Amino acid sequence: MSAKDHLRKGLHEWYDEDPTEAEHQLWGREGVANSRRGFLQKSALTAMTLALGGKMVFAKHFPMGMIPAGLAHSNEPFQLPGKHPGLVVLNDKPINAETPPHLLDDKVTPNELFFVRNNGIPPTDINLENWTLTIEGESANQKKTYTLAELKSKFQHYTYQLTLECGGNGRKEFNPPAKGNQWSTGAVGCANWTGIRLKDVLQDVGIGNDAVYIGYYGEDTHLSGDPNKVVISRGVPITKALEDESLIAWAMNGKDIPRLNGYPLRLVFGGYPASCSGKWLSKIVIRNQVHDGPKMTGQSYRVPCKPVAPGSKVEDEDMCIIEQMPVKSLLTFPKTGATIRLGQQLPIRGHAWTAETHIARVDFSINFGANWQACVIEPAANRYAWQHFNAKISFPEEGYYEVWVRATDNTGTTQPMLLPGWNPRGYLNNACHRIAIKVVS
Ligand SMILES: Nc1nc2c(c(=O)[nH]1)N[C@H]1C(S)=C(S)[C@@H](COP(=O)(O)O)O[C@H]1N2
Ligand SMILES: [Mo]
Repeated sequence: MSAKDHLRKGLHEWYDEDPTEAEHQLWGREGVANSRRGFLQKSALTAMTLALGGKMVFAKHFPMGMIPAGLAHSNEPFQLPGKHPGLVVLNDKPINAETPPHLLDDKVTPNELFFVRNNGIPPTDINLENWTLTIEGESANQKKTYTLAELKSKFQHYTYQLTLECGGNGRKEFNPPAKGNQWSTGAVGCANWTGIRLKDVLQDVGIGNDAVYIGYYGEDTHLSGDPNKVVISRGVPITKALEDESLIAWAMNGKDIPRLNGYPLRLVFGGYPASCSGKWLSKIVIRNQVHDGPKMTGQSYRVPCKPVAPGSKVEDEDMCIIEQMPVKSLLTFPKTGATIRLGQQLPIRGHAWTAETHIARVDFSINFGANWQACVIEPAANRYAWQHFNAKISFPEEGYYEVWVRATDNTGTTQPMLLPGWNPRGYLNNACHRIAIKVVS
């Protein structure tokens, strides 16, 4: 049985079958690899501390293969540390988990409900005192290293509500299918991020006249375990880097960023594919050419520059980097499949977002797009924050319905009702979200 199947199983079942392997998967790699010495290693303890909600004081006497009593009362399916049990785990090596639409109903996404998209293995041994961020320009005299404390004391703090969406969100719907995590709708979230402006730090170092791009490096480890292999190093055009809302953040909703989401430091760029928002951030390079780190080139996070027929093979030179994410919306209430009585009005609500300045309207349809009616929309907290919409719907008779929603931004750009342009890696699916509703007498 694969580790992925284990994630869907109860904790006890899993331990019963293979306690050593369960511990290995649960508490960290080194934890068990080095367990011959008979006690849990540091990274294992970090994970266990998160799961137990406190440090296990006498951990060195805790028997291997035993489930901590603090977890033993439940046989809930395995939960990612710091995450809500309702998240759907798509992969555990690396960890990828998405949030079902009804769990994204909060106006601001809580930390435990924020999706996780890892390409490698997150760092476990994090020491805040030693954590540094280095900024490097193309020329040797442009280089500065800051400690976390220096970043926090030297630059002004800002908080913005920013939507992060994985470029591959919605990949599941593409046909022919695209390889990669089969995200349905839940690789998106909108949190309050606190930190400093990237531009303040870049300006402190000095930005050359030839600067066109920035690239990031993080402290996660490549799946191969090779410490010299970079997991992912993407970036954004310098114009995007210099926007007010482009942050180097250390807090999410007023708390430490969860370990799986980049603790203790990450980039946050609203409106761009979330892959640009480097986690476990330790280095930023200012480039005089488009950044060419791993997953910037080839077919990664790129779509055909011109539309292609589904299933086409596209040469690398005909693929263009994804920049602005498309306008999109999500129904977060009710849960699909809800039943109401005829004569009652159905309240609906959700969020809509764009990489432009704001959402101008959100409409709903109960007849598969033949007619649309306007929802009430709320203003955004700031640019790149999602906006909430709601409406009350009356149905003409008993039966099966679908509620579809469609957002339009300030440029007049709207969502397609069906899948947008097929592309080899399955990015940028912003088709209208829909839910099923049954009306009974
Ligand atoms: N260092 C590092 N940064 C990273 C990644 C990663 O694997 N390593 N994944 C990227 C991708 S593809 C996405 S979609 C977002 C996901 O952010 P989240 O896990 O906080 O939701 O982080 C980005 N930043
Ligand atoms: Mo992503």
